[in-house]
Amino acid sequence: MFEELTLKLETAFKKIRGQGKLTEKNISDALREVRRILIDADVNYKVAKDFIEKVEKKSLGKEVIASITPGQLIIKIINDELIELLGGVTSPLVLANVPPSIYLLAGLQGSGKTTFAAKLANYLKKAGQKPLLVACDIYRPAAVEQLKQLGKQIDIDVFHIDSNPVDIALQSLKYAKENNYNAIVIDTAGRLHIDEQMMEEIAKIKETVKPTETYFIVDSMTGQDAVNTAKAFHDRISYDGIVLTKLDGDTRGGCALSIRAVVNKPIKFVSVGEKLDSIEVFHPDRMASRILGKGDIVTLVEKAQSAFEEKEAEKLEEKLRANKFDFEDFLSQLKIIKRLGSVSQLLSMIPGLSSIQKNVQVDEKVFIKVEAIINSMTKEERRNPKILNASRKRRIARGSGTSIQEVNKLVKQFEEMQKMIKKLNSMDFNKAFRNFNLKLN
Ligand SMILES: Nc1nc2c(ncn2[C@@H]2O[C@H](COP(=O)(O)OP(=O)(O)OP(=O)(O)O)[C@@H](O)[C@H]2O)c(=O)[nH]1
Ligand SMILES: [Mg+2]
Repeated sequence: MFEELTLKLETAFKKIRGQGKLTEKNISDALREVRRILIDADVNYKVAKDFIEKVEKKSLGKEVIASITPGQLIIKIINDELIELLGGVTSPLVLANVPPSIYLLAGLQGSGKTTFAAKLANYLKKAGQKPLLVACDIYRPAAVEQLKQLGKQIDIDVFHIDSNPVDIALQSLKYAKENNYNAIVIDTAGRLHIDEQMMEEIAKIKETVKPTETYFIVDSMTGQDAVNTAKAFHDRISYDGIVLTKLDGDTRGGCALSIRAVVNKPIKFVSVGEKLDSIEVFHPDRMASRILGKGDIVTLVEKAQSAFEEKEAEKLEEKLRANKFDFEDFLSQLKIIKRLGSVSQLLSMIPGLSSIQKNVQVDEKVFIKVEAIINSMTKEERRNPKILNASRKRRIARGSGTSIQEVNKLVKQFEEMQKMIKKLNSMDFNKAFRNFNLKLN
């Protein structure tokens, strides 16, 4: 699914991640490339343009420019916007208040309606419903037989009578009520193109049985065309949700990424194979991370955050409270800061200390020096910085490729920080960290 799109985006992200600092120019260069990739993937032109504009606007905000890992944050913004583009939140299947729940499926020929009808019925059955499949495609000779075959595989009854589609749907409703089925899935005929007769028929079925939900089934391999069809369909018979089929295939992603924005209806399910259990509820967040690639920076950041939340926050809080914060803690906290973005973010994860000022920052180059200086200290010196005399400082400066002045500055800043931390129990964190800026020159 989306392999090519994912690969291209990953390559583009590598470039952004390499940037130490983001400027208006390199943000727009990078995003221009992302836009090109989206257009190449057959994403609707306007959708791609709007998407990039939103990401750009957010990226140019203060928070990103001030961050030590701006590239990572841009990717996070892209991820968040992608989730929005895909609908934001999961839109679950709706059951009727008074059974039976009725699901009407519509779409172009070969889009996967009949297969999905069986999958949906199977899904409902697993959810504890008693579904009935209804064969309303009377035009394709083997259509009823196909549905019967599928029903047999999953042990679900299929309603089929010799009549016109509107009447079949109506009769199935009666039959379901009489026989205690509490869900109906109506499979309808497809056409090669949207034609008025087909629209009229679907509209009539819809009017007659008043479905709980009507789904538009669309083959995700068909790209831009599919999006146009989806819109025309919606203009004629307004539907409640979209089902993307054949996502297991070699799809470029254009349809999946554009359809929600163009039609403004949620994607409800995706179909990922010919087997009858290859159905997934559509989750915008999971889809976004699939598209952005596994092991991407978003997951990394999130993992780092949750790992930190669980262990480090507790450890740090204990040390802070016990006034036992030494250079070793300082170094490990700086590593987390470097990974996560800022001191304020770090502090916001400590329970009870979430309202920390946002203007605390660490410069990447300074961080490297600080790390080198601390690494050149002995364990004893890190634990007890008071023993750092002139000759020790000289040795540390030599070992870290820095100057004595820089070592002095760090030691002084560390002492100041320690002093602040000592006061923390009586004073609030905001004040303590408000003007803390790690600077060596
Ligand atoms: N790989 C893959 N194939 C699928 C998927 N869904 C459906 N198919 C296949 O696509 C073909 C068409 O599926 P149908 O369910 O018959 O499509 P339809 O919309 O009912 O077609 P008509 O009734 O002719 O309009 C079949 O060969 C299915 O096996 C899917 O998610 N993945
Ligand atoms: Mg069919």
